[in-house]
Amino acid sequence: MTREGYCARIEEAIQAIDFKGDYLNHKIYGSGHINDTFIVEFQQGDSKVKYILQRLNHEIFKNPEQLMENIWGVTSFLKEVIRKNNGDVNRETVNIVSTKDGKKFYIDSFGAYWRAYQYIDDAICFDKVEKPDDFYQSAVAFGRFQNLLANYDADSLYETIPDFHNTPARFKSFQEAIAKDTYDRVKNVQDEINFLIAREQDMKVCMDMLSKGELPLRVTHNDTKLNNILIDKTTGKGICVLDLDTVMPGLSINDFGDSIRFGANTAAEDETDLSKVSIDLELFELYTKGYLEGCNGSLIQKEMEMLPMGAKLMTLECGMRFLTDYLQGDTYFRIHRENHNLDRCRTQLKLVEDMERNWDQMNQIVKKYM
Ligand code: ADP
Ligand code: GN1
Ligand code: MG
Repeated sequence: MTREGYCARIEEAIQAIDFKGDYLNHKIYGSGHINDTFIVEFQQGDSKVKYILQRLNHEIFKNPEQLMENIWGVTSFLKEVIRKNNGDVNRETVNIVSTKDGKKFYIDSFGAYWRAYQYIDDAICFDKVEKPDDFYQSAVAFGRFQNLLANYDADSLYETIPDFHNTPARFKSFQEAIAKDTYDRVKNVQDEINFLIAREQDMKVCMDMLSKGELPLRVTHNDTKLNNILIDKTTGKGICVLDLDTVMPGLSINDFGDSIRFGANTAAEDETDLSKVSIDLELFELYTKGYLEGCNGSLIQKEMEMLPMGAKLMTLECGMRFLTDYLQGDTYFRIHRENHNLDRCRTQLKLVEDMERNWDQMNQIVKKYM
């Protein structure tokens, strides 16, 4: 079912959720690859009020109930901290809007899962870096998020997608997809396959360090793309971390790395002209500075040393995930054109190559801020 298809069925969810006021309209929103997001508008007295309504991808998030428990727990915790700091709980974290019978999500008569948030107004979400300062502010906000959750009980979190950033496990799935070659596509992507296989050892480094206790397991976001942060229109600060579906125990360097993968690329994730793809070292430096400031001393030496590796690893892993999905017939990431996942894979691999070329500089930059 496409997003457009769900538009036709959305009324049932709108009825079930405890939105206030008179319904006005809804429209498809955002550019996420997994869930279906809509803005729903209501008339409340003289003002128009918006909400975010999402259909959760139930194929990918197998246990929406546990997922919503995670988000409820994390946002309740964040709200307490925000209150203590005299912050604004309505803007500095997402707020779930319950169903009329008090549940955190709604299952419609077709079996689809819906949840809603209050819409945070006067804030912008970017799909690419337009002003370097926005990227810096996103880094401070993701770092702060990491720091605030340092005291959150990791054992209380469910694993919403098992082995989400277990790169060696992802490598295994990739190999299985090659062996099956269900769609007869392996013949089109031999260079990409070879590129990834040549880096199999790199993919193990961080998981090995985790199992040896050299890197700590923390509560992390795990999907730190720039479009998962809201920037306040007035102050220009990163105000709210969004998309908490994958908040789980993980590695801080992966949170750092995924932001770099997406935001410090000089081209879009799905650019077809690969000559445009490179690592922007100035943005890499700004993000490093901001992230470490936001973490405010909570990272250990080894984590800081491994930040460049986090960037390379998340880019490799994401490239491999796009390629695996291409080989498996494009069932995981939403695509908008033929070969979309292959195009995405190619930008990631090109970016890895450019990181390898700039490896010494990336390490020098990180050292400067340690
Ligand atoms: P996805 O999993 O599809 O990426 P997100 O939760 O990131 O879904 O939401 C998609 C987009 O919707 C975000 O990039 C952001 O632009 C917008 N958005 C999500 N939640 C809110 C909110 N509470 N207030 C304002 N905008 C939001
Ligand atoms: C997906 O949902 P979205 O678009 O924020 C994916 C991330 C990938 C990203 C690549 C749950 O994120 O892991 O890095 O696409 N989310 C999930 O753009 O798989
Ligand atoms: Mg998102």
